[in-house]
Amino acid sequence: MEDKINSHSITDGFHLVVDALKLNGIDTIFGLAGIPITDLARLAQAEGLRYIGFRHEQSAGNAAAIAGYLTRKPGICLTVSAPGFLNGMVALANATTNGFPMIQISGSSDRAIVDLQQGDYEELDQMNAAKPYAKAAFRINKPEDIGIGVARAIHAAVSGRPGGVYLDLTAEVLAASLDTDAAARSLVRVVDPAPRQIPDPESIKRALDLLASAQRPLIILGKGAAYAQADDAIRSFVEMTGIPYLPMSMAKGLLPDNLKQSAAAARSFVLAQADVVMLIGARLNWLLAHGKGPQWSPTTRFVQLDISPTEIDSNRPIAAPVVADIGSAMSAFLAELKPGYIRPKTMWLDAIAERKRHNTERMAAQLNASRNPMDFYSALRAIRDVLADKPHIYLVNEGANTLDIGRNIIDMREPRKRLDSGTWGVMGIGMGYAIGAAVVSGQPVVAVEGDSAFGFSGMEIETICRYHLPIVVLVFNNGGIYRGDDVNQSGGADPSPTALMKNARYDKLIEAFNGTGYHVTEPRSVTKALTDALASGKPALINCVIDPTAGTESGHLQNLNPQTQVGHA
Ligand code: ADP
Ligand code: TPW
Ligand code: MG
Repeated sequence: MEDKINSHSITDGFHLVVDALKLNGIDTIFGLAGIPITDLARLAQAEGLRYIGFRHEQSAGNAAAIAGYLTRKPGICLTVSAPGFLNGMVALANATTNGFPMIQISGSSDRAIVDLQQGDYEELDQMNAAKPYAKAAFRINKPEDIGIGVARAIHAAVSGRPGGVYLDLTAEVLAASLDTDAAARSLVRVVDPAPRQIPDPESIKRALDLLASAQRPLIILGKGAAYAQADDAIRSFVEMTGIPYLPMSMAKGLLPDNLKQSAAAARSFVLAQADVVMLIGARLNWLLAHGKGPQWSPTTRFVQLDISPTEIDSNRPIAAPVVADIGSAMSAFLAELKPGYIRPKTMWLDAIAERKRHNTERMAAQLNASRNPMDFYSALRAIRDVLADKPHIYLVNEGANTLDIGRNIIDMREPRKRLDSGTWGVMGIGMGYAIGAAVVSGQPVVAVEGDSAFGFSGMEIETICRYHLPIVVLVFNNGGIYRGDDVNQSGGADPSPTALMKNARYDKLIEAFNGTGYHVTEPRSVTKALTDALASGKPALINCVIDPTAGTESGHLQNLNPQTQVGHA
């Protein structure tokens, strides 16, 4: 066409989305291409964003979520309509539950047809489907709203308690053209998307007074504290007060696990005995038995530091709430704290040290037992020892026994290096988290996976190989969910509901993609395979054969597993 519009004065929705993301410092997209977002992915890559293409949207979403957790910028997950959108939603919901900032951007079908339910290709009312699972959900219906829509999504994802935001882009908006001047004017550079929330000085004083009155104080660090990246201030406060601390799973390493002040090896003891507990970015949810029951004293009083006001009094009354961002609150605590004002009783510290010694000895017996075939302890001990002088390596961990025992055995010494099943205890985060962490950090990742857990995202080892990521996956192959020796109670030929393939060779899967596979049956070979794989810096999968009878049903969560009292099972 000779008289076509001068291409220099016209842009379109695709370009505007990329421009809006770039303007706000977003440099990576985790996605899966198809109608109507294929050209968006191509254009993003052409314009200098890193695009990581996955085999399933759930893993792309998990990668985006963990990227958000590690960087405090919303991780971006890009999907196609209806089924692609829904595949990503599990990750978006998981991000919201865990407080990770991410934005799922999905293309959507023709609004007029979708709303009249006339049967469009991949028809679904995506924005409304997303709402219950997202921190916020928006749809952009006009190309000139792309700038403001992206800005709203960023604010919603990272402000306050972070979470997953859904952003719906209609195919029509993506293809719509717009004058470049008007387009440029419509872009928005967000200012201060995660504003500090300064604590009320009264609340700081009240909290310090309560801690000073305690005989047996305890600090619990949660992943909100890890997310806040106020590492030095938190460490100074813990050291200045001398209060023993307990890290929640993903807060391990915020202070090194091997510090004398860590009470992790005396967890049950300190939870039951503490008279004042200070929660820093940790919720009193199921992971802390809601602060109730035999694990806790009914007279414990609480300090809770959280950015979300509605978290206060959620399960137990909070005597000293501090509603603020953790960085600001820790600075305020340090400014107000007089040396010597808070000092836990020596008897308390001695009792904890004694309990730690006792528990560590018991654990050592298990770690040192040489079992053949390997059990969880001996295999995890080998991994622990290889990682001991490599604290910069990220550790992803999911499964039941593999997760629960792994958390206890593998110490962390740097903040935000442990990434796991988190608040939902969800399976399927493994490869997505590993890829997200490797991509945003450039550091190696070791993923310790139950054989069932691995299956949820296992196909992403092709993604790992395609992008040459330094990820080593260890599959703890005990032939099943929890154990590999369960039987079909009908006596029939089908395997039991918890059984998986016996003698499966997961190591051969990665060889299909030119990665390195290892098959190991004893701890010494775990050590060698992991050492070699890490030294190579290349994708590897180590199939670790674990005694099928070693695990316990539900790992450490037996108390949450209802069991029939009638007939069979
Ligand atoms: P864990 O599972 O480690 O116990 P949770 O995810 O249950 O941790 O709790 C984290 C808490 O931290 C949430 O209640 C969240 O509101 C809070 N939080 C997240 N980021 C911040 C921050 N920057 N400042 C204060 N609180 C935060
Ligand atoms: C999305 C239920 C919890 S743990 C687990 C399942 C299926 C797997 C345990 O077996 P694995 O570990 O990984 O082999 P191990 O070492 O004990 O043998 N679907 C989702 N999330 C969860 N949590 C489940 C199912 C579950
Ligand atoms: Mg298993």
